[in-house]
Amino acid sequence: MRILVLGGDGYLGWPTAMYLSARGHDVGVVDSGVRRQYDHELGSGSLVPIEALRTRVKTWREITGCEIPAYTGDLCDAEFVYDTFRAFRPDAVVHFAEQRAAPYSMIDRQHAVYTQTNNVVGTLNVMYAIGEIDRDIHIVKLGTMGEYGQPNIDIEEGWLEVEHKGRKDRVLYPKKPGSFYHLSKVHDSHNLEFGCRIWDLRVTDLNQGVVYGQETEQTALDPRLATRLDYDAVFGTVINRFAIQAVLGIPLSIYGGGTQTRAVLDIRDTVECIRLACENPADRGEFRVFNQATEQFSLQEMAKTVQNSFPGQVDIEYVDNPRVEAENHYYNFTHTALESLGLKPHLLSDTLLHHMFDVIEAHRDRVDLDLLKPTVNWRHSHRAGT
Ligand code: NAD
Ligand code: USQ
Repeated sequence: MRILVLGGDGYLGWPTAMYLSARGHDVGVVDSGVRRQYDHELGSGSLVPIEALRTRVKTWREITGCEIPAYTGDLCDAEFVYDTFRAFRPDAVVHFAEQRAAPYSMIDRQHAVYTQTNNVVGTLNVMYAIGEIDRDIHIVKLGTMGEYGQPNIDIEEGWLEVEHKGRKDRVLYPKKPGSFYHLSKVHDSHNLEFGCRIWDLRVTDLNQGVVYGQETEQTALDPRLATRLDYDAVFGTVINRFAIQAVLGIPLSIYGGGTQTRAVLDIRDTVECIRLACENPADRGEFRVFNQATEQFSLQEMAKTVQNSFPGQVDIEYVDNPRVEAENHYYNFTHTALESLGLKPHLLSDTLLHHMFDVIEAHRDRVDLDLLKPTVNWRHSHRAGT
């Protein structure tokens, strides 16, 4: 298949592009490079050094003989999107290219507006380009488990059968997200479902959980193919941060009481889920939703797993929760669709954590400890001091 990976320079997009290429697909990547600009803005950076996109692509060609053409541009520029889709002629478009950090979206008004504009407008441009160029192109869109929030009933895969006053209907599962970033994904989901109804688009919305890990079979081939690993309190995600804190010998930072439960998955399962979604496309007019996560844990359980896996002393610290989020809540999500297509999940208990500790150890000198502390507070609508 011809598969265009939007956001192909990111944490997940780059390993996915290589994985699909290694599986024999003709892959192209699109990215504006804006993720690297957030690093400049925040004074942060990947713990593992990463190469420029052109070096990554060149290295992949040298090692495998496979081309991955790279298109540099912004999805909010509609002309760029149309030109790129016309030039590449994809069968599937995998859309990772959004601002993805909840804390970044909660810094202040400007960052909330930027996040929702970037994400919602980019997705609309993708939908319109496909609507006008070729409606058979399958959109594989990265959504998030956080769209659902923490409902007091089981989480289904996107849709819910309801009975109300004696009548029945199938409705989009109710959403109660916890940041302006997560809300942008809800807006995308609604726009995409509408696109399926009016233009018969084919869409798979992948409600992905929190990803952990840094290495895939392809990133491990050469240091120049490495993907990023974020540790700062804005872009670093919880299990990755816990692993880094363990190696640095500083306490694992549990926000609040730690009873919050999240759905998670290994980065090696992310790339496989994308392959499965692309190779088994949604039907014309179908808005298909998969819950792309394999296990659920409370934050306390995640911290304990990291503590038990690490070969040295690890302490845990409970810090005032900078976010507004439910604690002591019910959580039970369905995740059978991808497994029925053939996904064999990697589990956190027997994971690459040990190997991750080695990777982190090798680059521990690059950590700026100040960036580990949370500075964005959900209760403030502006930055401290402004
Ligand atoms: P990332 O920030 O590392 O990668 C996203 C890439 O998209 C970046 O390289 C960025 O430069 C690019 N991008 C952003 N806006 C763009 C635009 N308007 N035009 C062109 N390029 C643009 O993020 P990631 O962790 O790889 O996440 C990828 C996707 O998966 C996101 O949509 C995210 O919401 C979703 N997701 C991530 C996780 C996770 O734990 N990392 C979990 C669930 C869902
Ligand atoms: N948390 C801690 N300590 C930390 C960091 C986070 O306790 O040091 C807690 C948070 O309070 C939250 C949970 O861990 O309860 C998850 O936080 P996170 O930053 O790891 O993940 P989140 O903000 O939800 O966002 C990440 C990705 C996002 C993706 C989402 C999937 O950045 O792109 O959409 O995970 S999900 O959570 O399923 O919506």
